[in-house]
Amino acid sequence: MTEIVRETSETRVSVTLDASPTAASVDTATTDPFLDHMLTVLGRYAGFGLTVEARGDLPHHLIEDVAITLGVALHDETPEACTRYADATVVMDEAMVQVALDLGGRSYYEGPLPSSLYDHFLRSLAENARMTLHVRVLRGTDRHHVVEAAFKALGLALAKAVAPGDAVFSTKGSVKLERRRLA
Ligand SMILES: [Mn+2]
Repeated sequence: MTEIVRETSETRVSVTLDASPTAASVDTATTDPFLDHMLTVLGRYAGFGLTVEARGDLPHHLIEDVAITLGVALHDETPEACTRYADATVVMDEAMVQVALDLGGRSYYEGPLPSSLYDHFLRSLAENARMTLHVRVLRGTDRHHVVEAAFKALGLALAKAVAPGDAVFSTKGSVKLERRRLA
């Protein structure tokens, strides 16, 4: 279980995340009903214990800062011995969205979603979770359905990726990095 509190002059976000298999309960209060809806979908489909409390000055700041805080929590909750790679495809009426991800420490996002706010959410989440995240919208005309199908697929893929496993995290062996500040 990880708790992260992030506060700026624009937003205050508190996230509690438990990615262990028995956690499964979600509670969100972000002042934004659609953001609450998407976080609930993500948490439920992932089987996470997830609590998010947030407030902010503008929807853009709120959504981005929730994504950053959740990403940091997800990174901290990722077990070292996990399945690492996963994908899922979800349909919701006319919408079909495929998500593929890697929790191996490489921050990368490939979208887009047809919503600049939620495309940005996924980019910020991937960067802060140090996750490679690809989202492909295969079909869909209703943006609510497309975004919701993406969050469902992300949740299902995360459930598989954090599950216990013995993924090979690198063929490089350990990375030795020496850092010195000179003068
Ligand atoms: Mn909905």
